[in-house]
Amino acid sequence: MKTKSHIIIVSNRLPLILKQTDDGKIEVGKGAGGLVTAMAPVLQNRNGTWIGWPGYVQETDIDDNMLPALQSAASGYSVKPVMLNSEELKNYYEGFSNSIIWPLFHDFTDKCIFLSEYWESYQKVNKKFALIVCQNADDQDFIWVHDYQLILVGAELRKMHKRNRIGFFLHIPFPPIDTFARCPWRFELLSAMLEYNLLGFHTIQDKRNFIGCLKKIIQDVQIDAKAELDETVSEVRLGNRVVRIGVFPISIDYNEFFLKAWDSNVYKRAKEMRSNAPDTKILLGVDRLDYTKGIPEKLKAFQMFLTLFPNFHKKAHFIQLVAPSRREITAYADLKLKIEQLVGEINGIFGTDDWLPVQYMFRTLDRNELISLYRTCEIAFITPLKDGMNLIAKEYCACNIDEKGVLILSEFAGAAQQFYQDAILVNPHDIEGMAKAIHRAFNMPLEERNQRMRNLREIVKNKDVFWWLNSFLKAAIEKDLSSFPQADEYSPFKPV
Ligand code: GDG
Repeated sequence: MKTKSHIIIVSNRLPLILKQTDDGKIEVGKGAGGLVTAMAPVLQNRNGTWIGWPGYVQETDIDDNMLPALQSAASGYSVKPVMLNSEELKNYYEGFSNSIIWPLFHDFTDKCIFLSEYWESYQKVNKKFALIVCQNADDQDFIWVHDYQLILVGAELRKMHKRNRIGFFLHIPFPPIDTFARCPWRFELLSAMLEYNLLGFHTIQDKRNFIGCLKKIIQDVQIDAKAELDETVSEVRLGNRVVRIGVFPISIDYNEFFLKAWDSNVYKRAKEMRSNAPDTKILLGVDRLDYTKGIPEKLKAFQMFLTLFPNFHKKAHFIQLVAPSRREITAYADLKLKIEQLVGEINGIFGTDDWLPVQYMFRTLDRNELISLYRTCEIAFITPLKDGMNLIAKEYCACNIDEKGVLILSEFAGAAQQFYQDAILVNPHDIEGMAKAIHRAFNMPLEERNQRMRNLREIVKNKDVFWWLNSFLKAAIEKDLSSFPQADEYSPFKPV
């Protein structure tokens, strides 16, 4: 009898939250993101495994004490930790991943620190992940690698003679050739991506950029004539190797947010928040602390809005929540100071005894509190300078059950490719344009708001995270990739 193939998910972080208590004990809790919610049933159904870093540094590779706790937190599937030591955290994670690929792929080339020790460590850690995958994967298993920290895992697995179907999903944008070409390891990264059977991107633009880079950097690659034109899955051939490339815009668990938005505690909390700011309209920003999210530009736009439209003084309030992230990297610490300075400046110039224009929170809120905020605020102001997708925009719409809210969205967020008709799209570099967009949103007639929000919610509902997951798995598994080379035929690409 043929046994069911398993699914193996590989991501930098495990879907578990680890906390150290005051007495030094480590507590393990479940992760709460949409990816975890979507993956959990698939992993349980396919007796799957999730491989990743548990989020704390340890100098040795094995942590047997931690395993039972980790395993018990992940009900119905296996968890295999990959431990990182302090050198790896510095060079692989903070270095190559977050000081090279993250800024490069978001078009912040001035923030890239191209150090060869980062590249060495990135290769070493990707190999370490691949080894754990190798130890846990049977031949029939489908391996799904996630995101920019682990681009080389597929290629490392091929070197270990693994012939499994392997998929890769990139959660961040893929840059155009002029940007990507600056990377000293451009050939190695791109050719490693061609070791996967399926590559998934958020948008057609990302797919197009990837194909543009292939054409320039990898010789002899044959690409479907229509590949750059549409979102359907295309094929790239290199010798006897076939790589499928598709567009799969990630999403959220719509029902979870929708149902929580109806929760009576959320309703009470939203009412309380509203009563704290009577007779004002509230603008909401929620972002991880990151220079890609355009937080200073947004604050400047709000300042310009207050300058251009003084009749909104005491009538508009901006709540900006910033979730702490990557503060050990200098660029992030500098950004935090810049945000605090701008908030102080705006409140200093415009604030009065009874009106604080900007309420700034630097912390991570509990999920229900976040949903209450989504329900409270009339406008979501989401203006990243560059973003793979942006799930906050989708969460705001899912929670907007009275369909009266307005979404102001950057044209450089992946979500804009789905929401362009019904969100107010803005260029986050155009401060005055954003100020006018806030004005337009505050003045939008109810009927128009209803219509736009209904359309936005329909998109999120129809293409939720389960749709995303199924589309990717279908594209990965439906076709028999018989032309894929056997292990002994494997030969790595040579730089051109
Ligand atoms: C990457 C890509 C892509 C935020 N603050 C709080 C909180 N959050 C949660 C939100 C949302 C998530 O964090 C942020 O997701 P984003 O998509 O906006 O951004 P990234 O973290 O940069 O994610 C991005 C994503 O991957 C998926 O592929 O969309 O483009 O950069 O889910 O709810 N959650 C809670 N409290 C907070 O204070 N509970």
